[in-house]
Amino acid sequence: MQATQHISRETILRELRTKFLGKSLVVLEKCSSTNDVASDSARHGAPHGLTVIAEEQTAGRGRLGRRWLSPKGGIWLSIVLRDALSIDAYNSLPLTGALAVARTLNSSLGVGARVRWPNDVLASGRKLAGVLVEAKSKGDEFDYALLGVGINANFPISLIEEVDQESTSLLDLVGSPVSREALITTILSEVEYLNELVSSKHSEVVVKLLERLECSRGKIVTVRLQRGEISGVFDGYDGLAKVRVATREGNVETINTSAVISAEYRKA
Ligand code: BT5
Repeated sequence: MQATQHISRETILRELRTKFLGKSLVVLEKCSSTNDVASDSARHGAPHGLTVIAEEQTAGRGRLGRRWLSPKGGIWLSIVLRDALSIDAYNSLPLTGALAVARTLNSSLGVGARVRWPNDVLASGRKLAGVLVEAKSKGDEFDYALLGVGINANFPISLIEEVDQESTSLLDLVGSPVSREALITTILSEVEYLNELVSSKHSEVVVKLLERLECSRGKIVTVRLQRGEISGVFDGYDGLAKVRVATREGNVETINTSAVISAEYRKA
């Protein structure tokens, strides 16, 4: 396995340019899932923006209980987001999280990352990163959300070859290890910037940024919802919270991203 330096908490704190995100920062050698650690801290009153990073996760998870393999060398982090987040910003989190990651990877490394609705980051048509959002409500009120980000960074994807979908890593794309601290500080700034835009009712700006980097349009997708399945051609975004899918029957269905259980794309 490729040797990789440990993530330096001091370097991240020194380089950080955010107002809240990452100001409270935990870097662990190993944990079950950074979402678990962040959730425990949030329950005990952790502030908005607390960020938990681990070198390695033993029980990393994706959506729908899927396993997320998290060897040393990756970027595995979770951010606690609470009162500073509007409901719109909360509903858009999987997408704004993926957009923040894609923008960072493109500006820092020029890897041509693209966002695939609802929560994937692809490069060269292969999955490079994923986002997992989990939330906790207090009675009727939203208490906090956890934005979990996993990026296959400084390890060859062959290390986790049991992954069942075409995937890739930054090491495979760039050819040498990347600075994870630099990527993490930029991702935190991007997440904060995009969430502020959405919370201040400027989500149309985020949609524009997204449209430059999105790669779902024109693809055939099957979306599973509580009310059943919808299959058709992904026809674009309707604001940040909704997408359109054109079905074979000639209808254009509008789907709320927050209602999506899963989305499967037909292989090209
Ligand atoms: C995701 O799930 O894409 C969300 C992944 C979020 C992981 C982060 S790491 C920090 C935080 N703590 C956690 O425990 N989780 C979050 P999903 O959409 O279900 O995608 C899973 C699919 O992605 C798999 O079935 C594989 O096909 C593919 N994949 C690509 N890279 C992978 C990797 N490193 N491990 C597992 N699956 C991977």
